[in-house]
Order: sequence, then C-alpha cells, then structure tokens
Amino acid sequence: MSYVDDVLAKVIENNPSEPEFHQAVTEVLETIRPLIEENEELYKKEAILERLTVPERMIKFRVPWVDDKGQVQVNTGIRVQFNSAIGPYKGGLRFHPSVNQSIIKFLGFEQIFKNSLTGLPIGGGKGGADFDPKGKSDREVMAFCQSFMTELYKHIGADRDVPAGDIGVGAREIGYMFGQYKRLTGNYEGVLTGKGLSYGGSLARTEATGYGVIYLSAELFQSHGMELAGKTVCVSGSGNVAIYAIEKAQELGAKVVTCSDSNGWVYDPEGIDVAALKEIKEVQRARLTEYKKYRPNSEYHEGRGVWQIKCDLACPCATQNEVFIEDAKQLVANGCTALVEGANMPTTLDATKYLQENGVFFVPGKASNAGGVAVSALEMSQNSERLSWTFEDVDERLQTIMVNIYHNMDDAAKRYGKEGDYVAGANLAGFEKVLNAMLAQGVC
Ligand code: NDP
Ligand code: 2IT
Repeated sequence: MSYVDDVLAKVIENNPSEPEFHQAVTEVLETIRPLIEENEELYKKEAILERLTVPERMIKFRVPWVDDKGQVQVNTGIRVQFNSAIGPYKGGLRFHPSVNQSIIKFLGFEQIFKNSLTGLPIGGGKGGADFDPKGKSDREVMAFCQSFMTELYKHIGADRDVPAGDIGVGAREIGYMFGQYKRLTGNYEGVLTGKGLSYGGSLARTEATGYGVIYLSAELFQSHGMELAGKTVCVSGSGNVAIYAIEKAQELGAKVVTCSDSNGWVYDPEGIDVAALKEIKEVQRARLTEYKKYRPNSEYHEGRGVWQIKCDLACPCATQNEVFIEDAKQLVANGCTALVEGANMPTTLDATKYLQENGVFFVPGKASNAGGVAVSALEMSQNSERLSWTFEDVDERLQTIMVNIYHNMDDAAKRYGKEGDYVAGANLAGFEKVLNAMLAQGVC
C-alpha cells in the first residue's frame, strides 16, 4: 500500500461516523499524491500526513443558556485547532442545528489549505455549535453567545486562535462574543474578525467572501479568453456569501437569476434585486417567500432546484454537499462553462469528477471563497497596527489576493502535470507551504 493510501485508510478507521471529514481528507490526499511520491520515504518517516490529518487540539464543551421562557437549554460547542504551522489558528464559527464533530473537522481541515493559499500567515481552525439562531430573540442569541464565549475564551487570543463568522454567525453574534471576551479577559484585542466597524472591524470584510468568489471567477474567464460581463449566473444560498457574490457579479455586468434558502429557491429572469434580498435577509431575517412581494415577475419554488436553470457560471454559496451528480449532469447538459464554489465543499466528489471530465472549469471553495478569511487576516493586521484602511485599499488587496490564488493554483496544477485540474492545483499549492513549515519546525 502506498503511504497516501495507508494514511487514508487509517483516517477512515480512526474517525468513524465522520463522512464529511472523510470526504475532505480523501479529496486532499488523493490530489497531493504526486508531491508526496517525490519524497515518500522522508514524509513517511516524518509522519507528515498523520500529523496533517490529526488536529493539534480539539475542544468540546457544554453551552448552557436560559431561553425567554426561563427554560435552561444546553448545546454543544466545538473548536478544532487543526494546524498552526504557518500562523495562529484562523477560521469561522458555525451555529446551525446540523453542526457536529465531522462537519467542524472537515471545515477546519479545509481551512489549513485555504489559509495557506491566501499567502497570509494564518493556520487552520474552525468551530461552532448545534445552536439554531433561527426564530430566537436577540436576548436569547446574546445569552447563547455569552455562554459560548465563557468557555471558548480560555483557548483563543489575538496571537493564538482568531475565530470569525460562518453559517449562522454574522455581525450580531460576533459583537456579543467580543463583548463577553473583553469582559472576561480585560483585553481589548483582535481576538475575533468580522467585527463591527465601530470596534475594530475592517471595511469590506462583510463583502469579502462573495466579492472574492466573483473576482476569481472573472480572472478564470479572462484567462480562458472569455468575459464575465453578459453571462448568466446561478447562485444558491441567500446569506452573507451569496448576497455579495450576486452584488459583485451584477456590478461586473453578469446577470444572476437564482438564489435559495433552506426552504426554497427563487428564479428571477430579470436578475436578482440585491437591495430587496438584503432587506429580506439582513434586515428582516425573513424567508425567501417574501421576495415575490418585491419582484412580482419572479418565481418562488419550494425545495431545491437552482441547478436546473441554464447558466454559464454556477456558484453554490449555501452549504456542504448541495450539488449532486444529477445536478452536475444538468449543468453540463445546459452548457455551463464553470462552477466556482462559494460555500465550503458544496459539490460531492462524484459531481466534481463529472464536471471536470465533461469540460466544466471547476474551482474548489478553498481557493474561491478564500477572500473572506484573507480580509479577516487584513483585519488582524489593522488591529495590530491600530489603524483602519479605506474600503478601496482593502478591496484592492482582496482583488490582488484572488488573482494570485487563481494563478498559483493554475501554476501548481501545471507543474504537477494536471493542467486545468484546479482541485489538485489548490491542494498542491496550499499544501507546499504548510509542508515546508512543518518540516522546518521539527516534530511538533
Ligand atoms: P449564512 O448563514 O449567512 O447563509 C447561509 C445560507 O445558506 C442561507 O441562505 C441558508 O438558508 C443556506 N443554508 C445553510 N444551511 C443550509 C442547509 N443545510 N440546506 C440548505 N440551505 C442552507 O452563511 P454564509 O453565507 O456565511 O455561509 C455560506 C457558505 O459559505 C458556508 O458553506 C460557509 O462555510 C461558506 N463560507 C463562508 C464565509 C464567510 O465569510 N461567511 C467564508 C468562506 C466560506 P437558511 O437561512 O434557510 O438556513
Ligand atoms: O470558511 C471560511 O473561510 C470562513 N467562514 C471565514 C473564516 C474567517 O476567519 O474569516
């Protein structure tokens, strides 16, 4: 058995009932194989892959809080500190009822390579809780966030581990957690990113992930002699990533015709009205059923169906495993040019393979959604120097980072004889830097 196969088998055996974690590790290890095989003896002796796939640390804790009826509720919080070879742990917190160890480990593992791809000094981490913010009052959300931080604060810090948002965690939640951290430690420091602008947040962080997805998509199209302007785009999701991907795509002259939430999806053939979407999702925190009130000519459908609509660019921006093999077949049949992931691992492994084998450019989330964490790292820099940069400055740096990610991923794929395989390119380019740092730091 090769070293890669051996470690892959061990990961599956040692982490039972963690299908998302298996999926993420399989994709990475399979594609970094050519790099490992260049010096298999050394990497095996150094147990590089075992160290890469076992988190440095994982913290699991009880989060008790009191709801509006006076009832005590208990949730489970997790923080996985996966790899600190190139910088302090960095990665979001997800609050969603589906959160479990497998999901947080897959996200933390992906974050190692994503953060490396940004070119900035940040290691990989992720966390969250099985708490559902939907339908909760602001007071309940605050009570939960304060209790969550009352345990988490022991393990994080501006030079140690810097959490941020993800599904279910936006500016409101970050604010409550920052307040509690400050109260517990007495330190006013850049311990979280995605903060409000009045207390250390960075301009353009809210927009960064979605904008970054589109900056990378534009570079992909341009590098293949095409223009994003005039193209039709299908987006799924209607949260932070989806909203700003839609906004930037339309700003660059493309037309986005879909979005979705966990209940249903919208088809708006004239192009999604971003102002209406922001009002519904960011202000009212309501469901997409409301969208028709703003746009009578649009359609609302229950269930899933975004990928049936003909498009040139598909951007899944909701959650993991939301593009299946049947969707991939439909996208190919409809003549789709590219699928650029906004969410983390939204495409299943067989759907990815089908798209790649049928000539669709496929960009994995760890490359295309890295703009969020990249601007988080820029927020850390601003906090360290106690200065705030302008929107234009941050946005320009974001564009440069996304263009560089595209070319680094493209070059790495070519260097290893896998031209056009951006999954391999992203994993190889991300891993190279982490590998060098791990080797240099000895057994740790
Ligand atoms: P939000 O909570 O702002 O929005 C999530 C969106 O996805 C909502 O529309 C939500 O619908 C939908 N969704 C979530 N879970 C499911 C599900 N199980 N089934 C169907 N729809 C679902 O999260 P973000 O926009 O921040 O995150 C979206 C994706 O992007 C995630 O994969 C996240 O990990 C990734 N990401 C986020 C970054 C960031 O900076 N925020 C950075 C990089 C990646 P509903 O409201 O009905 O639940
Ligand atoms: O998946 C991700 O990269 C994020 N949720 C953002 C992480 C961050 O630290 O900004």
